[in-house]
Amino acid sequence: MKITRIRWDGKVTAAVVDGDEIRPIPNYTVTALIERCEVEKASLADLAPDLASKHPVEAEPILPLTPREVWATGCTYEASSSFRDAEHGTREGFYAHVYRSARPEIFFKGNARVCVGPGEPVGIRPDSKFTAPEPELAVVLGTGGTILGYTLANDVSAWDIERENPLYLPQSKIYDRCCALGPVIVTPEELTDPYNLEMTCTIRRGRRLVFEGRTSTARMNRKIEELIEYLLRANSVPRGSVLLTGTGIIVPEDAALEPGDVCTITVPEIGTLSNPVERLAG
Ligand code: DO4
Ligand code: MG
Repeated sequence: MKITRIRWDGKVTAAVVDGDEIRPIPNYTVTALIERCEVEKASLADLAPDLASKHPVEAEPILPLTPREVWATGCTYEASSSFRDAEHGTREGFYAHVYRSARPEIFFKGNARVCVGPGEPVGIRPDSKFTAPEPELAVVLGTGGTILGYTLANDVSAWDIERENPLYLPQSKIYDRCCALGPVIVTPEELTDPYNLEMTCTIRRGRRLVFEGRTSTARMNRKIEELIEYLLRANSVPRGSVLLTGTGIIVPEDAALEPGDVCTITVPEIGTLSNPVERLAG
């Protein structure tokens, strides 16, 4: 079962996506749907089809929910930790240590304010010259860290600011339009193996392909449950929050994002998350 939000009948409404068909769930937001599922101890896959209208409508998926909190994990793929150790001028093994350690890297990415949906511009900070997409599998969390579904995320990051000093990480990671999510939330009944997903990422500049990369979630060095367990140790994360599971695709500096680029992330089981890029006003 795939769930998203659409603009329909003058409102933003939850919807069920079935192939090319989108059926609205009238009078429900995705957050309200999640709340009702928890009250009735039902899964999204059980409840959503019953509440959805029988008739498909013409609409496009937008940001699939307004997350109360967005958290992210890092150095979960060797590609991310070795790149950061090699390129960021930090102490040798600083990031590899996290890759190997029991305790994962977890950081706050923001809330709905910094999130954009499919087709909406992601941002480059005015003071960054090397901003890169970080294509990631993300999970939508219920109360107590249950996995309600999977979506795609772009953990857009100002790598030059992060490289200057690790203490600048929050400025690399958290700013307006720094996180794209979507296009849909796929429930665990449909996406049964999150550790075997092929992911691709492209950056297009006009007609030119300036970057193409791929990975598989099989390369992730963590179990998602383990990341959630660490997150929840000291944070009562509210239902409808999102956790990003780290990037396995690294973009070289000569393909740094520029205004007007289009960044596209695809996992066939989830869909395609495509966003134009714009520089934020100073
Ligand atoms: O500390 C750096 C951030 C790592 C990250 O966001 C990732 O690996 O995805
Ligand atoms: Mg990341």
